[in-house]
Amino acid sequence: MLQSRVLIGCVAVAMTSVLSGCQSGPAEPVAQALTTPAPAAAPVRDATKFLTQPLISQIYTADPSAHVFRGRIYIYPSHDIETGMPRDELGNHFGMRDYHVLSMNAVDGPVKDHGVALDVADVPWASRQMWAPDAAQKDGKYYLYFPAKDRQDIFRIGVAVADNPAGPFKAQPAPIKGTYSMDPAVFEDAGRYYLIFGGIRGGQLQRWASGSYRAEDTFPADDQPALTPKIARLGTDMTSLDEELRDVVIQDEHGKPLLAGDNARRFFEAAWLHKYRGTYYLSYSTGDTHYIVYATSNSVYGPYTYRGRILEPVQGWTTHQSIVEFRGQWLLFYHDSQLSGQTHLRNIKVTPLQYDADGSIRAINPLLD
Ligand code: FUB
Repeated sequence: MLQSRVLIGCVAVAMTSVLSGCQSGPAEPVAQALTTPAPAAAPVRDATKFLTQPLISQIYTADPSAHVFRGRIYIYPSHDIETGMPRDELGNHFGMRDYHVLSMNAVDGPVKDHGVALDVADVPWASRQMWAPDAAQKDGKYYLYFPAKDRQDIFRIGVAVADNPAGPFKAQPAPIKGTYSMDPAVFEDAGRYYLIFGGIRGGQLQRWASGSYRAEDTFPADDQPALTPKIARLGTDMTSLDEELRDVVIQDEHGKPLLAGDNARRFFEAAWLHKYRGTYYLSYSTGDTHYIVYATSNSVYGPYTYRGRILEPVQGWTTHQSIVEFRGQWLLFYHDSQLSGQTHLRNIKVTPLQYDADGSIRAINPLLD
């Protein structure tokens, strides 16, 4: 079913896009390193080499958080723009200023762009860099959770409220008390809502190692436990935390926490929770090794045991996913930089997710051989 988007997407780009099309656009190396040397390979320019095609091409989008609200898929992505900021290892070239909500009624159907749902100018405490958001609904209200830098250039997590899944959202006057870093995701389980968040390096998680913010980076040594995402239950108001933050520990098959030097498995950013057949699944990006991987647990708080890869590296440095079930089919939303060839101007995609009988997720290669 999804295969139809492979060709339709490319034709649509060629006919209607204001962006570079399937076969054209500025050239840039495949992986623009934030912190590590980039591979020398050129970006793939041939749309037929990609497993899937971009969901929309009118604007650049990334970090797709997908949910089913009112029987429809709503996607809450970052809205990538060119700000002219030079690339650096902290991701200052990701200078996003607003959010658009997208929706679709079928996986291979048209994607609607509902326009600006929240602008940084309307967030009293925020200054810049509206990075990966997520959303939740409770009692007829919709909540958009988003990271942004405050006026001290410290990442905080804010929340904005709407009566409609597409917004517009009205921001709370201050960030959620007790939160920091970035990449929030909200997971509902039996009527309770949990906020998980965090990201290292540009996401500043390492600056909170002491419990309060220090401008200097403090990373664990390679042979020490890696930094973890943070989790807390949300209050009934959905705009506050109901408990102290906890570390979401990810361990290996022997029950040992993954180490900071285990770059191919340890947490970097993009935490996402979902539940499949009674088991909690934590998926995340390994950042500088460019994998989407997963770990499972019997408790939402963990510890989670590393299980394997979900998505091999995409074109572009960053990788970021969400997983949702829609009409009995499990879907992986992700992004790459197919349209632009530039790592900070990305496009979102979707592909089916397959489980094996033991609950393992089959790894997906986003590039065709
Ligand atoms: O979009 C900005 C950042 O890039 C996100 O917050 C990360 O997850 C990475 O995708």
